[in-house]
Amino acid sequence: MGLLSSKNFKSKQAQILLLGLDSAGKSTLLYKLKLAKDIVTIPTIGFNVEMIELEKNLSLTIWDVGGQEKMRTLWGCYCEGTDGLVYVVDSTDKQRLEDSRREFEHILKNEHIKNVPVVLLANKQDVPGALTAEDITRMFKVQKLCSDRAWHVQPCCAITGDGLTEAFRRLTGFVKSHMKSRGDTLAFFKQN
Ligand SMILES: Nc1nc2c(ncn2[C@@H]2O[C@H](COP(=O)(O)OP(=O)(O)OP(=O)(O)O)[C@@H](O)[C@H]2O)c(=O)[nH]1
Ligand SMILES: [Mg+2]
Repeated sequence: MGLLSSKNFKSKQAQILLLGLDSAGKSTLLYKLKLAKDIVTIPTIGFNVEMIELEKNLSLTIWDVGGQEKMRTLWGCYCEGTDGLVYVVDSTDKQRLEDSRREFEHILKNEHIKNVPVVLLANKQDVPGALTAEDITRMFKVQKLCSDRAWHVQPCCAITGDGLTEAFRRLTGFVKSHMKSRGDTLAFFKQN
């Protein structure tokens, strides 16, 4: 069993899009959550998809899309039906921080994820000299870019799992509120 239970598949589904530049740590964190194991990843060509249940009445279907340059042009194709965005940043990759910020800004403009809640992960906090969550918040201008939605920036380490449960619990809270406000799960929430 992973850090989060994946037993009960009867609950409501939320679609979560997991994006970030190549090597940010998306697949590492996905399988840490799912399997509680450190796996050796290879660059994702296409996508991985896993279902994780964090709370008994909401299952997250997490779409981990490859972040290599040629893959980024396809990110927009995965946005439809998304209930929450997790954007992973390699906090040690200072050279590509602006590339990452630009891609983040670009994806937020996608019409399908308008108002969709965002959790930014400041990953690789185990590496000395990594930028902090506060640094990333400021450099990514998150407050400004995400003024139209719920957001949170979480420091984490995908290898140890530190910060991941907190991040996905926060996301779940946001996603529930977002789905409720959209009214598409009204009956479901009344029942639960
Ligand atoms: N030190 C450290 N290394 C990490 C961490 N998370 C991921 N890595 C390493 O970063 C490398 C890339 O990780 P992946 O999970 O494959 O990255 P990805 O974002 O899925 O990359 P693409 O599939 O190419 O988009 C691997 O060598 C991981 O072991 C972390 O928190 N700390
Ligand atoms: Mg990957």
